[in-house]
Amino acid sequence: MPDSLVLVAQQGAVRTLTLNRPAALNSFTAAMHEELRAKLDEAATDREVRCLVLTGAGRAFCAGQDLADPMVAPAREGEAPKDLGVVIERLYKPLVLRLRAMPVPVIASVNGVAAGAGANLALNCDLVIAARSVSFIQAFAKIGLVPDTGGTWLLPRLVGRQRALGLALLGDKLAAADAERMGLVWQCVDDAALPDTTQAVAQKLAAMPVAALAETRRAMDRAQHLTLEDALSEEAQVQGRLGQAHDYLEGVAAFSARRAPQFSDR
Ligand code: T3D
Repeated sequence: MPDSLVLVAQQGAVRTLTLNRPAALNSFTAAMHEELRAKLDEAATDREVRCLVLTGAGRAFCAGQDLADPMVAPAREGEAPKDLGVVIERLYKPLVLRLRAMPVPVIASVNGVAAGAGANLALNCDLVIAARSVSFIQAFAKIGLVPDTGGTWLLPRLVGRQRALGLALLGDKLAAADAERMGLVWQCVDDAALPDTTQAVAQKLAAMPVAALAETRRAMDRAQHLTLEDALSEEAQVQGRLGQAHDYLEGVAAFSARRAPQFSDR
């Protein structure tokens, strides 16, 4: 039985998925894509899961696309050229859309280098917690590509056009502490503290009204395309829905009774 390419662990209501191709710095093959998507689907439908953590095995988070995979290796003389767009449409686009539509908060626990699609995979998560020794690399320019996995959409929104272009055009290593200063990363912590910090944040989120947290992500993403007036209407609509849900009633009842709330909506 070959090793699983994505390891699954559960601690309370927190599901951790670990990319597991450490010899190739957890770079993506088609098989790892398929396995990750299947495990994200499972986590999305399992009501026992209230927060998801993504991390990597060994010394990397993820080095992006596996450049040795025949699916993307440049065509040799006489071969038809590869259409990388097909790979993006088939694998990377559904992965990003799956991740951003998760019904629970998602944390990237960046344990090692995050390069190319691996960096942008992390940035697509709701919170990025990074070990101090790691770096983020928009490696695409070095091999003649543009930032993908949502990089062109995310980077200017996260750090502004100038910094986004600086990162993407130069492809230099960005240290975790600088990524935190720029707002690419929620928290940069000492390496030894990463697992415990991640778990503490994840457990805290898991105990919160996660349906409202997922709606917060969705509403913020949607508001990027809206006028203020339309965003206000959107907020009214979502609040209208959430205001009738169990978690709101429970939250207010718990507040009034001065007891801890028991949230359960997903
Ligand atoms: O192609 C398409 O479908 C379009 C989609 C593109 C999405 C993308 O992600 S494009 C960007 C792809 N990623 C990269 O360009 C990053 C390549 N890797 C690196 O630049 C470096 O490995 C790192 C900076 C990430 C780490 O450097 P370092 O010195 O710590 O490690 P290393 O020695 O370079 O790598 C260790 C091993 O991992 C090595 O294998 P070996 O020699 O021990 O057998 C290396 O070949 C392998 N490895 C690292 N990255 C990849 C990889 N193997 C395949 N693909 C990789 N991306």
